[in-house]
Amino acid sequence: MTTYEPEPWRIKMVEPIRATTRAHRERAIRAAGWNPCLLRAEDVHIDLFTDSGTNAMSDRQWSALMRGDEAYAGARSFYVLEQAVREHYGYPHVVPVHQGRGGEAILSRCLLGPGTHVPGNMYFPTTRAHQELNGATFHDVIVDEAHDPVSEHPFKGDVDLDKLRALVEEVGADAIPCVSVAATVNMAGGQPISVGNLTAVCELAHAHGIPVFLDAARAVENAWFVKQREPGWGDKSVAEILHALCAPTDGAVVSAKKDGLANIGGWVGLRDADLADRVRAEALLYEGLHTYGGMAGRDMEAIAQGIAESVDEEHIRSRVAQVEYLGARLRNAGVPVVRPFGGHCVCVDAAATLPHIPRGQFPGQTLAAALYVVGGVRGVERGGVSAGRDPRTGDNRTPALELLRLAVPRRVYTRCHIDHVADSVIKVHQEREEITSGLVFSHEPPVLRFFQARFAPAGGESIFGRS
Ligand code: PLI
Repeated sequence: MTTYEPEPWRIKMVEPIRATTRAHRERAIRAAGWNPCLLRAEDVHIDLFTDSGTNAMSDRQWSALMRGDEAYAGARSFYVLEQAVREHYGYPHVVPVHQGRGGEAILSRCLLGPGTHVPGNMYFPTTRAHQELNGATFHDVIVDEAHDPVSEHPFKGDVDLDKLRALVEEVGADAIPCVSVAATVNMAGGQPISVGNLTAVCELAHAHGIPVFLDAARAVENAWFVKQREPGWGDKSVAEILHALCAPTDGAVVSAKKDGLANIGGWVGLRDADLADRVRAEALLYEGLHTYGGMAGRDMEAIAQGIAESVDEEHIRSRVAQVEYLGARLRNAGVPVVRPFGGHCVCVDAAATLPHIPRGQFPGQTLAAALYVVGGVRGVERGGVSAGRDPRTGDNRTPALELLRLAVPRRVYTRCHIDHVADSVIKVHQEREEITSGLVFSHEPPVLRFFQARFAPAGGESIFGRS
């Protein structure tokens, strides 16, 4: 059993949550078209839909809010954020955005165009959607192990350099405006990239004149894994490793709603002054002036304070340990989970849990709905629904990983809550034969369909044979 040391915080303010009956949840999930994303949050007992923007802020962050300077132009709070990013991530140019996808949209508009190609380590739905909207084709060049849920590879976020090299040869460096690398890799289950691999990716890309941009939303969690697993880094602080991860890259797009311990916000960090000017010009049109980017001054203060807290070793140790505790409970009970456990989430292998549900009936989505009905716990599908359709052929993509992701918000839930989650998942797993039907679309939105899709049970009234 993994250790579970006392959390390095105590609770100063509470928010009531309520348990509901199974009958209530069955009504709620039907009304939500069998998509947990469309539930009302008050109908959810333990919400592991995402770790994004769901963090509990510290007393210091709440007091930082009061220092927010709400000047339209040149607010003091912008310079506080800029300083925090420069200090901890090392990028000289900082452009605030309302959240990560705002930055993705802007960078994609600045760099990409029809006929271009973007290699990356697996994909994230919003990132790839903006790349495709701007005419680019995304290429997954992650190591093969990332697609294998049971592989114990310590850095499943690593790029396969041979795949990257082959792509450059195939389409030509001129057709690759950038490499897009994430730390950690969300869709693989929160898996880290090593400093050595990221540095090698940058060397290879730079040798062909291609810049590398990092999705650093969870780079602090990545840095923690580097400290634990990558030879030569054990004695370094997480703050030093974060610098080392960012150092070879040309910039970063960051959602501050993850590592940043904030409830909203993001930023783009860049080294190149000309590109920074172009990004600021786009931000002006789509986000807000370049010194607030769609955020209030108080949001920028909360993020700056959150960045400082995020690299605290006690914080990051405790955060990752809570995720690991959940993973260990599930693994010990025989639930098939993605190994090693990720930084922000535990992913249940839905294809292995529900082998009797065809992939075309979305086992991950079905398992998410079942977990909600059985335990009042909300997770999110990370499989065929999230992968969407190939924009060129219109065909459904079928990723190797068909998962139910349980993302743990930072500093929000206690061990009892996590135990309730584990007990609920174990119960669903033990009673998996009762899930007799998968789901089919009754409404399929054209982009990022997992957020707003509605479903119906493929085999009748319910996904459960006995109801
Ligand atoms: O939700 P945003 O727009 O602040 O950030 C988009 C985004 C970009 N990159 C990565 C790796 C993400 O995980 C991400 C958002 N993730 C969400 C919402 C999640 O539930 O994982």
